[in-house]
Amino acid sequence: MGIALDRIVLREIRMPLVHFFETSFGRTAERRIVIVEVCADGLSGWGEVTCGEHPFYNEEWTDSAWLILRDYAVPDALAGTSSRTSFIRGHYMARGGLEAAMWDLEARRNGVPLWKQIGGGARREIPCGVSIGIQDSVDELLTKIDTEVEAGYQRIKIKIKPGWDVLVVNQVRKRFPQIRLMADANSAYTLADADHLRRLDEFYLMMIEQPLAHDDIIDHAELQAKLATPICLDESILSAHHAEQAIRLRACHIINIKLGRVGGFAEARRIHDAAVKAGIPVWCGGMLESGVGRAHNIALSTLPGFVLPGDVSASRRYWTRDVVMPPVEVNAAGCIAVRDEPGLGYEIDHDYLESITVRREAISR
Ligand code: OSB
Ligand code: MG
Repeated sequence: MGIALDRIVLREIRMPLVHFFETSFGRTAERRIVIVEVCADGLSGWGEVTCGEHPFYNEEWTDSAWLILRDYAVPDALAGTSSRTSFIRGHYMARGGLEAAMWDLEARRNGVPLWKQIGGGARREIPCGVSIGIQDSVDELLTKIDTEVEAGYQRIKIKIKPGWDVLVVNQVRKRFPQIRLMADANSAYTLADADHLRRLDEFYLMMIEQPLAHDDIIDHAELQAKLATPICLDESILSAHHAEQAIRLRACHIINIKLGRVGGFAEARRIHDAAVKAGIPVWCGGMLESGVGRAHNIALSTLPGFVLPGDVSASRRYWTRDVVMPPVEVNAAGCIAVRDEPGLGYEIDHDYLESITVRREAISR
């Protein structure tokens, strides 16, 4: 991408979630999201930084991303003509927000949809699943699953942690014997829990996501050898190199690709290609994104290897009002239709974006 940028605008927006979202590492009720706008020749490209509000899923959080962008990535992008930020160690989500914005800008300059710009287009509809957080009671969880199954979603992911796992999955399975079901532990277990985790095998889950440490591959390989349930890696895969190592060690049978976690479309594609080559299915993970990040995830999900339903779901599950128009919608078959407008395919709701912006910094060349 050889675009000379005129200006980059960083915005932090606040968006209250319709319902709190709880994982093994904590509960979120309001998102603080950094939105990146890259400007050249009167056009804007849009990106979203997908990190959380605290350094609990990975090392990044809203404020670290702001500083990495403001002090390192943005000045470099304005000085040069490339979206490469590989001189920065780590901080993939901050860098990924800028990288994705550059792809959107490039697509708009070429007058093509983002999915075409990234080399996707293998499908016109994205199969969708939902991720349901830990609830205050199993009854509330069952009610939520019922709602999502009725809405048409193709698979249900529930979050698990020690004390909210085998017994909960057992009750979900009793009530919903037919659904495509999976569980995400967000690194809440160790290899010492292998026998306990093996009890999940009887519930024929599609996969168990990231049971062990966020930075581990080898223990996952040992655990996978003991489980019938396929392991899917999320936190552990930050690069194509990691993906290749995990595949070689048989640490997982499935990979969740998150655009932010791996630093943007270029690396996401490399991971995708490595997985396809090895016969490993991938799916697109989510980070409670606003419509901007959601639109990027839809484009990514049109690459051929994204054969499993992702955590890409309708705006209304998260927001009373989204920052894009129209909001992202899911049809009764549990799919999102891919749009053909240049770039993201969704329009930015500038008035609403402005109204929820709590800080803004415009940096010019
Ligand atoms: O591990 O997939 C995860 C949300 C925040 C942090 C980590 C994860 C998640 C989700 C949400 O599962 C997926 C979504 O955006 O719907
Ligand atoms: Mg996960």
